[in-house]
This record gives sequence, structure tokens and C-alpha cells, in this order.
Amino acid sequence: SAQAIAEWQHQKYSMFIHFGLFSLPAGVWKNEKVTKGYSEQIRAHGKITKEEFHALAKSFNPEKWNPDSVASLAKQAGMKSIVITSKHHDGFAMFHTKFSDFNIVDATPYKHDVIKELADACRKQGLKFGVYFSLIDWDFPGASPISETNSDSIPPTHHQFNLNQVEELVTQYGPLSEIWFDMGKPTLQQSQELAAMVRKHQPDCLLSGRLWNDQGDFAVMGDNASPDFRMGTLWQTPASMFDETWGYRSWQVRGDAKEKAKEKLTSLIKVVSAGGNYLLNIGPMGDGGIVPFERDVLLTMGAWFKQNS
Ligand code: JFZ
Repeated sequence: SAQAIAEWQHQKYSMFIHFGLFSLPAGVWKNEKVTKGYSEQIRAHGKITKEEFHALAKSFNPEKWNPDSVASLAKQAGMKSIVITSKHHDGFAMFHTKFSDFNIVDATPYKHDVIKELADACRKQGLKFGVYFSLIDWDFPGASPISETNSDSIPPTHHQFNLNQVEELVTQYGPLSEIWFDMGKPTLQQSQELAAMVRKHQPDCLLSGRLWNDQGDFAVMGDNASPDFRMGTLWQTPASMFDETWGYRSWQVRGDAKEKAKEKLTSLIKVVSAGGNYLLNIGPMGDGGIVPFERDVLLTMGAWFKQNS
């Protein structure tokens, strides 16, 4: 609806969260830094077998994760919504799906439905809520071993699985402001079926352009990029704190939080003044805690808004 579009555009500044089973190895596998690729993709770049990766779930117990304080951090930072990874390329679901046991409730000692609890916390605090959902899943033959582009086609059984999980997400987690579909190479029909599934249940949920085949509602720029011309469409810039990774990486060199806040404010202003939405990422640690550096960056930005609004 026109109102949903206006509300989405009005968000301007939101929190992106890359949190998943990948947060636990945090860019290290068998005592070696995995320097290739983003840390949320360590399953592929670290050449971790399916058995090894699935076994990690038994030690995933992010007890420092606190959805209420994450939501209030977003508010203090001046953000209007949160978009979190419900399932990344590694196939681990951060919600209680009944279509695979490889999920946070059934496979870990933690047992909380992270998506449900964050959705509730956002609603309580007046924030919009959306989810990232990867169209590729390295548990499916055809997508694994990883291709260099992550743009593999999606076999019919995997597509049905995606449809099933998307249906869970749009029926069990309250109103979603957006679904951030990502990667893979669906056919036109597959993209249409995914869009139809969402619209049947949630006509006001906006879909990212990475649903492909022109079925999305908003265009997604490259990491930290903004267009040099006025776009004729809704658009968003996802921004990582560090160019090297979105998911937590224990050995990341972080530098000075004030300098980082200045850099991110500069690109936020560029994006928002050109009509885009700015989605700034954080990567919580394997114990669920927020990286202190990232918290400092967000609070510094929030303080700047208060002073300058
Ligand atoms: C994708 C994912 O593969 C990645 O792990 C992360 O989740 C990121 C937000 O999205 O990676 C991309 C895809 C496209 C671009 C950049 C990163 N791009 O077009 O610049």
C-alpha cells in the first residue's frame, strides 16, 4: 500500500544484524584465521564439512543476547527499524522452523526463538521489524560446495523448502516491514512464487531487489555504496562496519569508534539526502553480546542526531 511504502521510506536509518551459528567460530577455524570471504560465510570459506558445521550448534548458547537491549540500542542510535538474519547461506535458522532441525530451538542448548523474541521487543519499543533470508542454503546439494558467486540456481526441492520457511516467517512473527532476500539465482517463476507467498499473508511487507527477476520493491546498493544520480525507485544502502565482514570476526582490527562514527554519519547523510534508506550492520558475538566498539559507534551517532536535530 502507499502507506506501507511511505512508512518504509520514512525509516531512513535502520539496524542490520548478522547473527547466526557463524558468530560462534567468528572467523577462526581449527585455530587458523579464515581470511578469505566474509566471516558469516565461514562454513564455505573455511571448508567446514556439513557434519562439523552442524555439530557446532550443540555449543551455541548465546546467553548474553538480550533482544530488549538490542532494540533500545537501535532506538538510542536514532534507528527506526531492525532487520536480522533469519537464515544465512549456511542454512542455520534463527527461528523455530518445522521443516529442518537445524534451527536455534531444536539444535542448540539455547532454545530461544531469536526471531520471535526480537520481533516482540521491536514491537514493544515502537520499531519496525524485518528479516534477511538467504535464497541459497549450503545444506542443499546444488548450492554446495559453494560457487564463487553464490549465484547458483535453486533446485525444486530447495525452492519448496524456501517457500515453506518464508510462509512460517510471514505467518508467525507479526507484521514484517521487509524481507531482505539475498543471493541465489531463482527463475522468474520462483521469484514470483516467493513474492506471492509474502503478499498473500502480508501485502505491506516490502521485498528486497535481491529476490531478483524484477519482483522486489526496493533496490539494494552495493556495500556502503550510493548512487551518483537520483534513483527513480525505492532504494537502500546496506553498510558494514568493516568492509571485510558482516558477521562477527574475533580478529577484526577495529580502530577508533569516533572516527568510524564520523565515516558512517557521512555516508548516512549522503544516502538519506539522495532519498535512500541506510541499513547499518552490527555483528553480535557468539555469546550474544554486542561488540563494545559497535555499540560505541552507534551511540556516538545517536548523540550527534540529538545535538543536531
Ligand atoms: C551478501 C551476502 O553474501 C553477504 O554474506 C552479506 O549477507 C551481504 C549483506 O549480502 O553479499 C553481498 C551481495 C552483493 C553485494 C555485496 C555483498 N553487492 O552487490 O555489492
